Amino acid sequence: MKSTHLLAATAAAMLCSTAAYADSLTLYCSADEAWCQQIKTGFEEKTGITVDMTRKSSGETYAQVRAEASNPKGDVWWGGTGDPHLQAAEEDLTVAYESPMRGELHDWAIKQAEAAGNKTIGVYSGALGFGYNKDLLAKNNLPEPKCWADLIKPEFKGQIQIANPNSSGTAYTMLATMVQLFGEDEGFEYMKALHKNVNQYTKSGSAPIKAAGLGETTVGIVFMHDAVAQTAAGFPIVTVAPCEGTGYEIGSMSLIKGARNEEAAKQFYDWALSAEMQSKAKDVKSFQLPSNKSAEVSELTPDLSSIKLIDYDFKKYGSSEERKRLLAKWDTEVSSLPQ
Ligand code: S7P
Repeated sequence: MKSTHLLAATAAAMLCSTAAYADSLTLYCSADEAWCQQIKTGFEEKTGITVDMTRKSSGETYAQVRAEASNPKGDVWWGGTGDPHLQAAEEDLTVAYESPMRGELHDWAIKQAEAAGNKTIGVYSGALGFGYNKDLLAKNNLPEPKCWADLIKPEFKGQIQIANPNSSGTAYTMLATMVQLFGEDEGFEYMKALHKNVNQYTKSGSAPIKAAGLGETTVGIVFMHDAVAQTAAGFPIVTVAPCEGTGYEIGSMSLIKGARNEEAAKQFYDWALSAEMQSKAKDVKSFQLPSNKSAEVSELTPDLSSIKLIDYDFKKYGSSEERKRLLAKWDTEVSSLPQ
């Protein structure tokens, strides 16, 4: 008799918890705060599902998903650079899903999915570059920087900001780009020389250009769309596509393994690949290139076909081994150096 009661109570508790989860979703968001807020509200309005959203940088979110692997708290991880999403896929922290929306996407978004056994997918793309505050540049009597090589010149000492590649996907993209553009030895020499000119390593990837907009640093190394957003917000920022060529990101999305709200997570995933959802990014000054072919593209979105892009090896630089190795090398050989 007692065990019957216990079984009934357990079943009721399970039903209650399923019901509680059915109308909620825990979203880990790694893009700009304003875009994350827009997405949270947009999905809530569309579906009536309550979204508990946390915004963290790409590397930080990866670390959180990994730390929570034995008791996952998040359902879906949206946005942020693709490399840590690929690493999470390889480490079995995320699950495969083939959305019915795939046919609407650009090839590069599907290629990203295929590189990870469909455990991730591309949601946007954007090129790495830098931006500078033209008023500060003039005030400091500095020449217009056009190339990566300009940023390591002695006159830029203390004038440059970039994020820490351990927390930031943007800064990891920079590190992996230098290695691919110049070769590993020269790429690390470049990062060491740049270190001498860096006034601060921030946690978030877009913080350096926001600081440049406010006149706190002259140059910010960021994705070009983040620099464009500051100009659009009225700050005196000029965006640069470096003359030597540059890397780029495929901002990605993944379903977290062991998600408590799997159905809501899949609903979010399908919606996040729609033209309707992606077309709204420009309203919050997010000027990445959308992965849905029919999504509206802002006229301010940097035209990737006019930028000299490297053939970024996402599979290699998103692999667990390579990402860990490069970050450890940056910690010991670059960030520990005196400035
Ligand atoms: O939202 C702009 C953006 O540049 O931020 C993402 C970025 O990885 C998140 O910031 P962290 O660099 O701090 O990780 C990019 O994916 C996105 O384009």
